[in-house]
Formats: sequence, C-alpha cells, structure tokens
Amino acid sequence: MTDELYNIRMHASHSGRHISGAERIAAPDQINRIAGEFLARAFDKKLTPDKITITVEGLGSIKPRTLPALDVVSVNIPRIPEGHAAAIQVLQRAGVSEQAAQAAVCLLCRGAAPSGGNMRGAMIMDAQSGDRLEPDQERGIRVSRFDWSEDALARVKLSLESAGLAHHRTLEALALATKVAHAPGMVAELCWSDDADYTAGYAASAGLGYVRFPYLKQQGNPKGGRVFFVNREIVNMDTLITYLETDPVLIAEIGKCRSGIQPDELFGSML
Ligand code: WAQ
Ligand code: MG
Repeated sequence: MTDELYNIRMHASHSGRHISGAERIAAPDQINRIAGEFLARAFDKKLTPDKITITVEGLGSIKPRTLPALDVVSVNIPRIPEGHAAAIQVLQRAGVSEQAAQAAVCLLCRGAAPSGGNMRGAMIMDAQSGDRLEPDQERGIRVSRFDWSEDALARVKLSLESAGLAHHRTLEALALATKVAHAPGMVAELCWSDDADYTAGYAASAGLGYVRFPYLKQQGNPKGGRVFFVNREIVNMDTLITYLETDPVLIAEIGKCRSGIQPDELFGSML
C-alpha cells in the first residue's frame, strides 16, 4: 500500500439544485467505506437526489499541512439579537471593525447573493471597510481539501459529545473554521447555517478560537452563509484563494472544548 492520500468529495443534487455535500482526506483503504457513507448521507435527506457525484482525487506528492484545531467555547445566549451583538463583539476583539461586523450580519440575514438567496460559498470582506472582495458574489469562495486525521477525529468526537455538541455540523464547521483561521491574511470568520432547522453559528479566529452561539437565526429561516474577514493591507487574494480552495489541510490535534459558558464569562476571559 502507498502512503498517498486521496481527497474524496460528494455532491448530491435534485433538478440541478444542491442538496448535500461532504468531503474527506483519507488513505486508499478507507475510500470504499467513505464512499458508502457518502451515498447513505446523500439519500438521508427529505428530497431524494437525482444526481450524486463522488470524486476521488489523489493528492499526489502534496503533503497536507497539519494544524491543531481551534478551541471551542459554546456561549449560552438564547436570544438572536443578543447572539448577534455578542458575535459582533467577538469579531471586534479579533480585529474586525464594528462597521464591517454589522455589515456582515446584515448580509447573512438578508441573503448575500446579488439574486437575494444564499451563496454556495463564502464572502471575503475587508475587515476594516466591510468592502466585499470575493471575485464572484453569487458563488463566493468554497473551502475544500480539509479533514481531521483519523486519530484526531476519534478524539474530537468524544470531546464534542461530552460537551453536548454531538451534531456532525459542529464537527465539520470546526474543521472548516480551523483551516480558514490559519489562512494567510485572515482576521476572523462569521457563519451560520443555511439549514432551516439549524439555528447555531459561530465567530472564529486563530487567537480567540471557535466561539459558538446556539441562536443566530430563527428556527425555520433558510438564510445563512459565511464571511471571511481579511486584512486588506497584507492579503494576497490569489494566495488566499488557492489556500482555501486547494491546499490540503489535516487537523491532527484537538483543542479544548467548553459549553454552557455565560456571556459575562466569555468576555471576562477575553480581556
Ligand atoms: N466553503 C465556503 N463557504 C461554505 C462552504 C464551504 N465549503 N460550505 C458552506 N458554505 C457557506 C454557504 O454560503 C452556506 O450557505 C453557508 O456557508 C452555511 O453552510 O453547531 O451548517 O453547511 O457549532 O449550512 C455552524 C454551527 C453550522 C455549527 C454551519 O453551514 C455548530 C453549517 P452550512
Ligand atoms: Mg447547509
């Protein structure tokens, strides 16, 4: 067996509309199992897909960069306006201007694509001015080629479960946020789900970790998205986009994980 690694990606759609997707980085002897899991996942949706694409791509001689996961703090804020305000404060602490943080929240509430809906990928925003820098505002930037190492995956699952955060969305969002936080020129990220039944989201940065809020939108609301705030003075957009889209990252170490944190404890501990 070679020690070559593969990127395995799944995309399921119905009448041309995306319904689910997933990706992993794994050794050849894991691919069969992962493809089976992906198919099960594609069919485990309210809408049955009429097209499922699974792509298996060798990383060749490219060695993934290994990163430690961000620490997780889940903050007990049961109301949306207070959740937004606290997320804005976390972003400001990371170096985002209040104006840019507020603009980002407004765009995610409204649907950030020019057509009014959700974007498939993320916005890239100047952390000072709030200007949007992504080349395609309808699609945005899609982060790809990241995963937990086998060993870290087993450990992070236990750690998240024991904090009451067993949903696969948390596991996947934490991996994505870890890759994003380590991007060149990155200041912070803001995200909440576009799944109508999933109200949680987070603000994250390399220094502050993954700060999770259980309610950033109303149950039943299908609007969501992601914003990557960058330092425009130092960022090179080509390098940034290549890193986010194609440079492989394996998360090989887990971080601390705390839940049920009160808002005053969060900001107290960040002073
Ligand atoms: N790269 C960039 N942006 C993406 C990607 C990606 N790979 N995948 C999704 N997005 C953008 C896109 O605009 C989606 O509409 C939006 O993010 C939300 O995607 O419990 O489930 O997959 O701690 O719905 C966060 C809280 C959940 C998890 C995030 O995102 C927790 C989530 P979703
Ligand atoms: Mg979604």
